[in-house]
Amino acid sequence: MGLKYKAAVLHAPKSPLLVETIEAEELKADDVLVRIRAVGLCHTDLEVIEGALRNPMPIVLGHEAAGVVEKVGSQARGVAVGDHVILSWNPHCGHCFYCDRDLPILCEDYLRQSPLAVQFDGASRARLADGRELKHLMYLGALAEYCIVPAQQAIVVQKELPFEQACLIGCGVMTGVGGALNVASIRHGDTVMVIGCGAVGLSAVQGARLAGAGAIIAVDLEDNKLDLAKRLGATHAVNVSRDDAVDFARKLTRGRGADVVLESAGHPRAFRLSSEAVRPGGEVIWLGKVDVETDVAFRWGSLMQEKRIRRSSYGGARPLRDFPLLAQAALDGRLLLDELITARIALEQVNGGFDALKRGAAIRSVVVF
Ligand code: CXF
Ligand code: ZN
Repeated sequence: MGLKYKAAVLHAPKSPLLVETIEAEELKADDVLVRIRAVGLCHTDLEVIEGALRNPMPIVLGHEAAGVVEKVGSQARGVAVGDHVILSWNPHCGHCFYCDRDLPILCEDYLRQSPLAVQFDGASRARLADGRELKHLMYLGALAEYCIVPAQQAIVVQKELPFEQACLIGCGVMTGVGGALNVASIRHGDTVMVIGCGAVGLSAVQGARLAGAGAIIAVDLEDNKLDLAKRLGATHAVNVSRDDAVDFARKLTRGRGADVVLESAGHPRAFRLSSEAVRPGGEVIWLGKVDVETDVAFRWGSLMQEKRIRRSSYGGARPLRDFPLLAQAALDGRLLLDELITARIALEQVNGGFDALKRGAAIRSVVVF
C-alpha cells in the first residue's frame, strides 16, 4: 500500500521517542486501517520507555486510542469505512481453553504472542523509512496517525462521543470501571474503597458510583487527586500521608471494614492496605501492578476470614459489549471522561507528556491529531 504516516517510535529503553515518518504494510483480508484521532498516554507505555517492561525494538507505543476507519479488508466483519472505533488491546482466538471460559485476557494465543510485539497473526504492519520492521506494543502501536488492526480490535462506538474522551475507554477507563462493574460484585449501599486516584482509580470510583455503592472512600497521597475523586463520585477522601485509611473504613462501618476494596495504585503499600481495609468476607480487586520480580508483604491475619482477592488486568473487558456501554454512559453524563484529561498535546510533545505522567503531574495527557 505504501501509506506513509507519522508515528512515535521507541528505538531503545530510556531514550526519547522519535517522531518519524514510517510506512504501512499491505492491509490483510481481516484488517482495518484506522486513522487515529486521539491516544491517551498510559503507565504501561511508560514502563516500556523506562525498560521495566521489556519489548523488542524499534517499537511503536500507544494502546489507548480512538479513530475513524478509513479502509477495510475483504474479510473484515462488523466494521465499515467511516465508523468511529475504540481500539482494544486484547485480541483473542475465541476457542482456546480460556476463551471458552470467558477469560479472553488469558487467551493462549494472546499471551504467547504478547512479548513478540507483533500483530495477532504474528506479523508486523509497519516499517521504518529505512525498511526495518517495526514492532507494535500490545497488538496496537497507536501513537501514530494510522494503525492497522484485525477487525476484532476495532470496536464501533457512537459517533457523538469526542475522540479524546473515547480513547480513554480503550485502557484506563475500561480497567477501572470494569473492575467495579464486571469483576467486583458491589451491592447497592456497599462501602467501597478505591486506593490510588490516577486514571484507573478515578474510573473505579465512577464504576462504584454506577454500581450503587453507598459510600466511596477515595485514598491517595495527593489532595488534588482526592478533590477530583470527590467530583467524580467519592463520598469520602483519605490522604494517607496524614490519615489512616484502615481506621477510617472501620469507623464508617461499625468496625467491619470496607465491603469491597479496589486497588489501583500499583504500590506494595497499596496492596497491603487493600487486605487490611477490607472486611471479613469482603472482596479485594487488584487493578494496579508492580514489577513482576518485586516482593509484596502481607500480614497473614489480614488475608484470613474468608476474604476474596482477585486480580484483573482489563476490568473483565468484553470490548464489543463494554465499549459502547461506556460510551453511552459518557454521552448520558453518568461517566465523566473530560475530567480525566489533564492536557491535550500534539504528537511532537509526546516525550513531555510521558514526563508529566512519570512525575504524577498528569492523570491523562491525550495526543490529539
Ligand atoms: C496493563 C495491565 C497489565 C498487563 C498489561 C496491560 N494494562 C494497561 O496498560
Ligand atoms: Zn494502558
